[in-house]
Amino acid sequence: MTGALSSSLRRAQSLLAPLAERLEPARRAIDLLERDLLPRTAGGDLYLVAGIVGPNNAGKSALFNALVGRALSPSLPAGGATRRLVGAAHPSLLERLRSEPTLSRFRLRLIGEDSARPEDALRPAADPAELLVAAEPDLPSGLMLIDTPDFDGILGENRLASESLLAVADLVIAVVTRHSYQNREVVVFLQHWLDHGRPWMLVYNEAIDARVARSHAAKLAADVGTAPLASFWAAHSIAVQDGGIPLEPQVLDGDRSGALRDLLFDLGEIAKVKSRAAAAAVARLRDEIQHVAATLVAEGEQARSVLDAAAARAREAGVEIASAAMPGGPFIEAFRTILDRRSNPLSRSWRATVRQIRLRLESLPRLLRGRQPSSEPGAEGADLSAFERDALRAAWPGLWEEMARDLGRETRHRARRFAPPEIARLLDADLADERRAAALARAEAEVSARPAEIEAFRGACERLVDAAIERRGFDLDIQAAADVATIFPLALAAAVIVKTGGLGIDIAVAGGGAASAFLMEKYAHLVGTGIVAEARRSWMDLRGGQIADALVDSVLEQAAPALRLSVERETTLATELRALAGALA
Ligand SMILES: Nc1nc2c(ncn2[C@@H]2O[C@H](COP(=O)(O)OP(=O)(O)OP(=O)(O)O)[C@@H](O)[C@H]2O)c(=O)[nH]1
Ligand SMILES: [Mg+2]
Repeated sequence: MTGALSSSLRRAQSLLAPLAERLEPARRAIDLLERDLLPRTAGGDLYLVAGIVGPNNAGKSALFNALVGRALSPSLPAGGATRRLVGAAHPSLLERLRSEPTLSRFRLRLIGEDSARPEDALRPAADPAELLVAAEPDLPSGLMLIDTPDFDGILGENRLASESLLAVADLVIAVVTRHSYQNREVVVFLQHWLDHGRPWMLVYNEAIDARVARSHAAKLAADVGTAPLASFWAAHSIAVQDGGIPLEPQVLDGDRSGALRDLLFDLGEIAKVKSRAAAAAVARLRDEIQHVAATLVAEGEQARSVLDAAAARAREAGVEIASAAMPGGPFIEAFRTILDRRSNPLSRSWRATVRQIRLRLESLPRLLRGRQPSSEPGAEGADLSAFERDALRAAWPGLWEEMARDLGRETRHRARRFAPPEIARLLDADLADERRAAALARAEAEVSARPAEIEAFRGACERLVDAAIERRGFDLDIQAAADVATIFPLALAAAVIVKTGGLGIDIAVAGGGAASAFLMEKYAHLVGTGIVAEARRSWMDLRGGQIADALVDSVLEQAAPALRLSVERETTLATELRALAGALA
């Protein structure tokens, strides 16, 4: 294995490990990495794991014992004897694996040591990946043979043991008989585990004759969809059942001859199979990684749609709240800036002089009337946040009820119905009735803690003014207005233009309000009243969006950060995983 590959594998491990508890394909990928691929990279592909799998009572243990050369794995005429993974390997291999446990794909319990006996195979192990293993000097040193329980019976532990072998086996020896070769469950199981080009061999046991064995073996191979490295057969034999002779399957294919044992113990053959197995294991990992990425993308989309639903509702409220009041200053200042830029140099220098004469705000008639914020805004005049707080309180019942109904327990919105359980739990907690008052308090704090982005609004106003003057043409009236503007002091940002509903006109509040209202009217008249409406729309858009964000954060206090994390995972982690899967190709 190359250095680039091993660094990709380690990267995959670090990305997938945090997801393993939550996502099944990530757990499988980690299992494959930790038990198979990483030990393989670390130990230079030390040995071949050949696992014998198959349905109940097919003769797996009989075959295993025949290959080992003694009755190591229990085998009963009625079947059902094997309840856990039983293995055999050369003593030198076992010694190496025991001194370097990271190279081992299984937790080993050595027969003869570790207080383990062959009869233990009759009982399931607590850990399905634990291997009861015997040292057998007659086996090749690069081979580990493993017998498994059936994978098609009703016993769940049996299947788990088979699967934990298949997660890491290099070579699969599938044993079937005429009773099972066409079982749907057998075919589907083999299809699944022999995917990705993992090498396998087929043993058709208890055959009537070679011709029937050949046709049934071909049928199974076609159903599984992956050609076996070789197919073997063994005739039905009472002597095998009685333990008189070992089960010795022979090659079925035309161009080879010999026993399964000869092929399996051939060192050249082992090396070839090993390199194919490594490639297949990488392909399986790649597939699991793609799976994880697809799951993250789906989760991210679900999270995004919950956030979108919340944001859409919050935006309605945000725009409504922002429409309650708009700062007048930036609008006036935009006129000043644009007019200054457009007027002639003489007028500009005149204005520079006049600007020295600072008319005091207090000398202007105050225009404070109409709606007032409920709490005293302070001596300087109305401040925006007091109007916003009032509007927020007015909008709150509608906002809360709709959010709770759509995204809370009632799950009216389909985005909520598809939300994963942990997100659903957070939404329920956030939108619980008891949190309503606290959420409002948080929303008020959040809205006032996020000051309006006046600069962005000023920029928008400048563009509006520029376009309006462009349409109208710069004439003497505007020139005069520009001159008048100069005598008003600039500190107008605090002025607030309040929505007056049915009254039809806006009211300016604040110290500089009189000036700003006067100027706004004058300018609006000069370039068309539509410009005020446009400025208001632009304000509602900018500030409404800002308020909406604060509302989402307050209403979905716990869920919003979790949802954002999920969206982020989709964009960054899924992309990285996909790139990694590509690099493993
Ligand atoms: N008559 C006959 N019996 C066989 C043959 N092969 C295996 N057996 C017997 O069938 C019985 C079951 O064989 P096992 O090897 O235990 O089957 P298994 O696949 O390991 O069964 P489980 O571990 O229960 O899944 C044993 O008594 C074997 O001796 C055969 O070709 N002919
Ligand atoms: Mg068995």
